[in-house]
Amino acid sequence: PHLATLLQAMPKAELHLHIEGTLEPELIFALARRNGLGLPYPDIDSLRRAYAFQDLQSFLDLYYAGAAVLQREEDFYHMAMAYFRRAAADNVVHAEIFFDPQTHTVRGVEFGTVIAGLDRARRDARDTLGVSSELIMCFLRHLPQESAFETLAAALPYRDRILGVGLDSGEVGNPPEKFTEVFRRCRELGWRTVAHAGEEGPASYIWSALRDLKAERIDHGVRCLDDPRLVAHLAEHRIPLTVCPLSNVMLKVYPSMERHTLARLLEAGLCVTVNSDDPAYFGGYVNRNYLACFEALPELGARDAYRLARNSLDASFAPETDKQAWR
Ligand code: ES4
Ligand code: ZN
Repeated sequence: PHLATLLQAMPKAELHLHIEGTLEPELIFALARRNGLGLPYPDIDSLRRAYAFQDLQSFLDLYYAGAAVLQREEDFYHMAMAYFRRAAADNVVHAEIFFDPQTHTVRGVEFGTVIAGLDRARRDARDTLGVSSELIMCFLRHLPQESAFETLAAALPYRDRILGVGLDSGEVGNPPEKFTEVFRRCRELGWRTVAHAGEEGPASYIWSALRDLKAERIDHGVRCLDDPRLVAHLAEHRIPLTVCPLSNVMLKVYPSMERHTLARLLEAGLCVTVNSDDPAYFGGYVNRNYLACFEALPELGARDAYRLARNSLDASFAPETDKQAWR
């Protein structure tokens, strides 16, 4: 009970959050109606009941279908503001938010429409909720690098509103090195770099994200534990891992929260953070992720809670002056 209060009250950063994964079923239905779109589910409850995933791909199929209700600038604004209100309620002081432009541009939604809605929400969240935020554009790794280059070209007019680039979608069979050239170009533009690696894919994909993409943080990264040399490297260079515990259980990376390796990752001296990934699909926003871990893993205590929140602020790309104010 008092740990729950501490977990709630700690100022924290959210570093692994797909904005399209914050679309609650209620909002999917509201936006579908507003945009005159049909849905293959008769009501909100039947859509929610479909959230029983076998693996990453079975989730992605639903996630991309849900994102198809986003069409207008206001839709992106509304979705992001709803997230920022949840984040503020969880004492998130700073959020670095992923978005997937290719999911929208393939449907004929302009890049500028996506950015305009998200950027307006960012500014409103800062002014009305006191939550600072940044946008990280992700390339869909199941698509060819050529499509990532086209996305980069579409992003250039908005380059100042984007902090960095990431890599998401189906991991196995799409190793980081597939995107070496486009990430090189992004780094030349001054963008920060992160990549999903070692969620379902092997530890070698984490090495590739570091070596070929120069990723500054690893999203998920839990499979580093298969490679002791990699664990030592991540610890020595203090490369953060953005772990998403409820996601990992929902996508069967671990059979239950009791089997999650969060405590082992901390024990290994890694800069671990706790994040929500796709909270509308995985059963909760960031504080629920913290709470679920602390309920299931008896080896975690108040010092670990403090450490995890502190890591999230340290691992963020926020200016050092902001970090000092939050700590
Ligand atoms: C994702 Cl959990 C996860 N993994 C990879 N790509 C994603 N996109 C949205 N959620
Ligand atoms: Zn993710």
